[in-house]
Amino acid sequence: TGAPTPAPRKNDPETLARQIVEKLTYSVGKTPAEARRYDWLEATTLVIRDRIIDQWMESSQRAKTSGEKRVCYLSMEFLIGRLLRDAINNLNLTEPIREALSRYGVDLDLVELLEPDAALGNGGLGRLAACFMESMASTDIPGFGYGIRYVHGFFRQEIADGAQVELPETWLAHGNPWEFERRELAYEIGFGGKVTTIQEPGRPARQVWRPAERVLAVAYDTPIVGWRGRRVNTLRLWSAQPLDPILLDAFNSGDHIGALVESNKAEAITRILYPADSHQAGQELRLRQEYFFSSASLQDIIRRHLHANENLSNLADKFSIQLNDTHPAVSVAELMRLLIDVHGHEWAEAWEITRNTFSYTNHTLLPEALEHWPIHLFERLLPRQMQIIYAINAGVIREAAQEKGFDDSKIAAISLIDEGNGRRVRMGQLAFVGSHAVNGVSALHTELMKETVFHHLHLLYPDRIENKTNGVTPRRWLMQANPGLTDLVTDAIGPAFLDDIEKIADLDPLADDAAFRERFAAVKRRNKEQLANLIGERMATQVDPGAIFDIQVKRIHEYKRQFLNIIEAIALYDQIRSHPERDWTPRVKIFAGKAAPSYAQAKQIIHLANDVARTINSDPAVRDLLKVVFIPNYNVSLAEIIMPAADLSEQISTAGLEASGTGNMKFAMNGALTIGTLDGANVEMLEHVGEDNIFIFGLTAEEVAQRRREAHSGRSIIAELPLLREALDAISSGVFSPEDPARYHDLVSNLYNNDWWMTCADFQAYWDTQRRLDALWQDQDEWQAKAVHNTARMGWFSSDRSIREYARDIWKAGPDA
Ligand code: 26Y
Repeated sequence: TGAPTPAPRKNDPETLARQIVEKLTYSVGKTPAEARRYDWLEATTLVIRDRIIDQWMESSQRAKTSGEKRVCYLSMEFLIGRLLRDAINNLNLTEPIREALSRYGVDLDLVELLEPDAALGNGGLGRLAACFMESMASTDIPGFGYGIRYVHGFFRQEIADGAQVELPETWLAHGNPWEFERRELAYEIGFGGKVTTIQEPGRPARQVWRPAERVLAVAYDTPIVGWRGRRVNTLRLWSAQPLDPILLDAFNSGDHIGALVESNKAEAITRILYPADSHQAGQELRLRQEYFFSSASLQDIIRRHLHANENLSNLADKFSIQLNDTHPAVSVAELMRLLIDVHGHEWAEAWEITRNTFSYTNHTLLPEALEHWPIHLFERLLPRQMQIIYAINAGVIREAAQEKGFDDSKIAAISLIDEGNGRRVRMGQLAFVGSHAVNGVSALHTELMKETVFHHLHLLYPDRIENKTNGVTPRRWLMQANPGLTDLVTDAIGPAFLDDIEKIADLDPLADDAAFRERFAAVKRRNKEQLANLIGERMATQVDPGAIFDIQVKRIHEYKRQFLNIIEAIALYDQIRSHPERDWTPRVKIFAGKAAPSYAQAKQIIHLANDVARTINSDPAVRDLLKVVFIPNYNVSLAEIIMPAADLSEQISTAGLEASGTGNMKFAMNGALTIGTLDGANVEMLEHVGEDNIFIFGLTAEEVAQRRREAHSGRSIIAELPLLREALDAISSGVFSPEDPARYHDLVSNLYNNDWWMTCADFQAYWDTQRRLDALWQDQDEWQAKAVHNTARMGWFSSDRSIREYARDIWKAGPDA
């Protein structure tokens, strides 16, 4: 092309300092003397952004002209957190930028803290999407993220009198320098209305959908920089806007509020993130969000395809679309509609293209988190898509009956329509049949998918389900979060692991080197001091960095069993008080996480953690032997401080319930030992780190299923375990809630009558394993050796490895395709 290439930018502190001051002057409008820290953030971001844009244009151009296959990752959630440190690190500018700012007496670390944390997601699934975006850019895959630009991300959590309070989050309040609005990229999205059949002489009948409502989807692009800046991919988020900003007739006739009703209704679609994860959220607005971003993304993909291709017949050769859970599953019906109604393809060909283009990742087996929409709602909002779903269903059922001889009960199991439940559309079934590949997120979870939710669909399509174990990006979760450890490892084995994280295995022999272990422990100690300072400042609780930092951070859910952890803390408290003479190992139990606002049990668990913390921390009898801390408002930025500071990582879900977990990987990578069940990716972590270096306890998934079939309850177990009984008695008699002694009656009586989550069943094994860990802590050489093995053996859990597997087996895209 004839455009002049900009001169390569210089990266010395001199040049960077000059450019930052230039931005400060001409873009922010401040002199260095007047500038506040926030102004320096803005100026620094703009300097980094310029460098990214050069690479971004280059990458986009390359993907366009090479004709290589592009990967679109459709996700309702992208939990990306802060971007500045990520970008600076991936461009290798950390030291020169630090130096440039220090010339003006400005501390880069403090500046970075002012960036808002983009929380466009709930938890694991959203954070996985963010790690995958970074890894696609780092492994040179032309990846495109598609999602929703929520005005309000995940709520801010405060704790008031021990209970969770939800407050609105406002990440866009000061503008967002990372995003670029693309006004020219806007698509119409319809809702409601009618479908009519048009029969023209000599031509096949056509269906025409005339929506009753229409809104605009406008694109906002954010660049995602890969490691060493080699590739910059795009995260495209859709914002809903009205076609007409105001109804002038209404306004002129005096109805000033009514004139804005349409506009408000449109904007409501992308106003707020639903704060429910593995807990039901079946509301109309959510279905509108799902269809809104699915349709906009597909229209955009089709436009991009037709830019370089004559028609859509070869769509699947040029684009792969990954559905991140069922949230975008309506895409299957929508692509069929676009292919048939808009682009004139025949049904059979459209179905072939659709299936070859889509693939689907399942993240949960929990019945309450499986999406199924009432037919009447679906039909009212998306009448044409409903027709298409019926037609898809008819085809699948025909195939099952004719080719596999499925009987009625098997047909009912695979049907896209759940007839038993007030008639609902099953989104998992839709995503499954509309995809050529379906994957689970850990080996165990994938096997359970085959046996449970998708048992019959797996019989019908036995080659479709495969496993893709999750991973996390080592750039954010090791290099940026833990610079001390990164420097130490670099010093010990050289920098090769920065480009290929599996080379961190070279560290393994150093577990036997006493001098190295000491340095490793010293890094951990500094990270713990940093977390202790944060806890001191935010919560006015003093914790001793010499104690075991025992940490459970994740969404609050019964199946994740924060309750089990709290009961163990109470039992330990009880024992310390009864036997003050024993040689107790000091522990700090740290919790953080948010509960879905409508999930009463989860909120009770938060309340209990805070009540227990209040009681134990103010009891002089336990001195510094036990502290309990609940840190409010867990988010990505807080996780970056917590992960490197853990000695012990709690991964204690009821076996068979946690699809994978990714926090487990972040902790172990940073040298924490894991106490965990044989659940999700813990099983594979055991294989990689070896049984001497991980602490596994409790029932297996199979044993859990067995006990549930036997209608197991906790009563007899509690009767036999005095430690457990006394802890539960303390809770239910109001020891921790004297102002409201009955507060936890329900929580405790559920254990007696049902114990659905095997809290009682696993208690003794959990307690025993914790005491083994207490003893191990007394032998610091042993503990630190195991910690080194964990860091050295976690390379496989990089999201680079996950992404390479997706690219090779599912997408057939990327440098090795
Ligand atoms: C339908 C709605 C209520 C809903 C919204 C969000 C349902 C589920 C979710 C999110 C689920 C989620 O985050 N799942 C987690 O995905 C991680 C990444 O694969 C797993 O590591 C983790 O085990 C799983 O719980």
